[in-house]
Amino acid sequence: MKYQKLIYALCAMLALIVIAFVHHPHLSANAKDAQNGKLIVSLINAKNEEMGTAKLSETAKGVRIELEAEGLTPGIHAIHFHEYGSCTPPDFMSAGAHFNPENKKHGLKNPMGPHAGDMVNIFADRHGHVKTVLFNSMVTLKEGKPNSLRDADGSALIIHEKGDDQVTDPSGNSGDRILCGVIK
Ligand SMILES: [Cu+2]
Repeated sequence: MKYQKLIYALCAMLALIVIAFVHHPHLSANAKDAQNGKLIVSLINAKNEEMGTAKLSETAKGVRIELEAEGLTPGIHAIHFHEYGSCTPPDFMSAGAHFNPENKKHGLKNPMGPHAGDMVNIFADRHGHVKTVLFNSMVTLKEGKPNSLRDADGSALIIHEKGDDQVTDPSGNSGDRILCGVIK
């Protein structure tokens, strides 16, 4: 009897260890989380430090972006998808212009827009922390489809120094590129 209980306890412990390993989130850039189909994008700053993550998933309403980041200045910040999957610090110019496969003008409020990569501003609290969920119905994660973020050269998710005025071409007067994450 005693041994049986001991064996049961050992089995339970083993099972817990296995579950812990399976559920361990993959935090590396571009890792596809097998558990829930989310694409985990690591956001780095000018010093190449990871300051947050964006978990991207495909939904019926477009791409869902579950964003959490820190180290921002409090207040509003622009967030866009940019055209290349390249984040070279410190200025992240390697990511190119906005993701704009339909050749439109910039801004959600621009009559000749928007770029497919345009999105509403995000807000960092007084600690510089942001935790929010965004949707972009103009893009997809499906490879080979029009407006796919995962096209041949990938794309990048960028958070800017300032808010986006949603009308000034080409980037809404949103200032420097502060955080960048590669999407491939
Ligand atoms: Cu941008």
